[in-house]
Amino acid sequence: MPGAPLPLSSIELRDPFWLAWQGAFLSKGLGHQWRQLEETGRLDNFRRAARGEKGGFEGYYFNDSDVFKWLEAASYALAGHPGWEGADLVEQTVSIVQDAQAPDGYLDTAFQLGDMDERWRALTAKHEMYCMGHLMEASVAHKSATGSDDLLNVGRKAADLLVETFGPGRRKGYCGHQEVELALCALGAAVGRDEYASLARWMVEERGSRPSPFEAEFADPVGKRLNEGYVPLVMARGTYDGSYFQDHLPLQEQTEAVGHAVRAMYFYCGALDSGASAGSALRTIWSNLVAKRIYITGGIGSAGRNEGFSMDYDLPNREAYSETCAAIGLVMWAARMSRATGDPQYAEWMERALYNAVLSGVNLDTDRYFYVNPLESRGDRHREPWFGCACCPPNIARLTMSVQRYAAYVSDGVLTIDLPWPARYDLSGGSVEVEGDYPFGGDVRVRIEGDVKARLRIPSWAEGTAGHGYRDVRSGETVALRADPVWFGCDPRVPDNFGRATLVQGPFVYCLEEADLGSATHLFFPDIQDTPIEVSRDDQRVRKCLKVGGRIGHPAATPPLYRPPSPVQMEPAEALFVPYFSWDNRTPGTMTVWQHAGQK
Ligand code: FUB
Ligand code: ZN
Repeated sequence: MPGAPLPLSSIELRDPFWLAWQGAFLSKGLGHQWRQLEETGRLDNFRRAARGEKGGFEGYYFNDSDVFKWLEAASYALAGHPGWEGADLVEQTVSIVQDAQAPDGYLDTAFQLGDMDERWRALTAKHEMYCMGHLMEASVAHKSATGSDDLLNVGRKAADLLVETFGPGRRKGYCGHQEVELALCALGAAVGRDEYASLARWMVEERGSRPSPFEAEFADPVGKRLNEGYVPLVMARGTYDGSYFQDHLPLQEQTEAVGHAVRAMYFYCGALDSGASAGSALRTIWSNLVAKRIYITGGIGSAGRNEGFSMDYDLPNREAYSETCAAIGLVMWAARMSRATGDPQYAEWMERALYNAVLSGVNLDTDRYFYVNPLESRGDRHREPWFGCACCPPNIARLTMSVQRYAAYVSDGVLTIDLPWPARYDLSGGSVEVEGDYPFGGDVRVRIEGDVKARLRIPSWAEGTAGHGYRDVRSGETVALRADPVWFGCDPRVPDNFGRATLVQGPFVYCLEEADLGSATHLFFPDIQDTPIEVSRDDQRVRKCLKVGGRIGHPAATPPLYRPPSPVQMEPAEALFVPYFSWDNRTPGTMTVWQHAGQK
């Protein structure tokens, strides 16, 4: 039986690392994001719609989703930190959303302020169900944090409208951006309505069948006009190709991770949550992804052109797209695969993505964000306070504020601990406490009370333990999970990484920044063979920094640009490496994840 996630209320997170991130969002990030919602007109769109106005919609047509994602994040904040001072702001925002819903349950302020006769006519582009999906997720989180039905009823009315409008015997249609599928399942489970998950399942299973409802929209003059921006993505050569949003084949027949990365991740999550028939497709797609299409940081979707996947081994560093939301989506999918299969490989990548490609999306203060997460910079990339398309900031807020949900799950009465962070789990038959400093080294201790069984994931990076994978643990047992820093190479088919190596410790990928080196980082050649690597600092936020010996090149800073080849003058040097997630928190400068290897 697939494992079930635990409710937030049954987990007490005690991990200082993640508590510090949550604390930063509580004291700064969530307030900062709400002000952005206000200042950019996202909340005004709802206020105007509530007043029945026409015209005046501000921003991207899917901007409502940012408000919903913020509400979801803020609800987790209330649930996990009852003293948080944002409660009034949450209720104020719920009421702004509530007032805007149309009597039939429809809620999408872009159409409400625009032309309601055009609704549902451009599912390819217009994200109506995507936005409603985020509303539904927020409504479930708000109900469980506050006990109030206020937002839950808004989510239910929207879901009821979808059930009345789409599905077998009704209209064949689903959203160009998957999301509502997993949200319908979550809402259905919260309110006991099986029809919601049935609709989600139907949406997943119909996708990829022919005729495609998306293609038909291009024959409708209204649909064609509204979908115009999507012509290069799905109609590039004049014929329909749905691979951009995974509508090229039924899911069961898909074998590779293709198209827009966030859409793909949410799609696979919806497939698992709804119990859609997928055969072995999800395992096959996963294998393609982790063998050929993922960054060592857990970042996915290397191409900016489609915000997604391109081809095997196409993993450029400086031009990496690696959207924060895509890494978040990977965490969501990997957690579900872990629960569904009990195979430890999924949690390995979930952890890798969490500590690297997800966390790099936000600064330590939580008020600056990367949308795109490069693995190399010439000093020209910096986090920003917000974006016109601001999907990533509230997404990382909702993930961080609920991160403990990814640590463990229950299946057949056994608590499986994928991420043994210090925490306490209260379960129906008893409780489990985890102590230690995972994943920074040392021992993990498990204490069990009552009639509960637990098993622990031993990560592949852990040294000195007997085997990797899952291991049953008894109360009082201590498991040593230590990891030394190691250099990793890369498949030579990845052009950017040929002849390079990267420093890794446990799940953390390390990078070199000009702020520490004092010169451009491409000039440093670490000695990856013999030099011991020292831990030079260990603080609560950035944690371990590593000191590495090597040599540094001094190019003669004189013209001409092109000259006869001559050996570059090299000098011994030491460099400090910092966890990748923490880069760009200081003076802007160059950064590299993959270092020259092998030069003597
Ligand atoms: O389209 C909604 C979101 O905006 C997507 O998930 C992101 O990739 C960005 O395009
Ligand atoms: Zn995003």
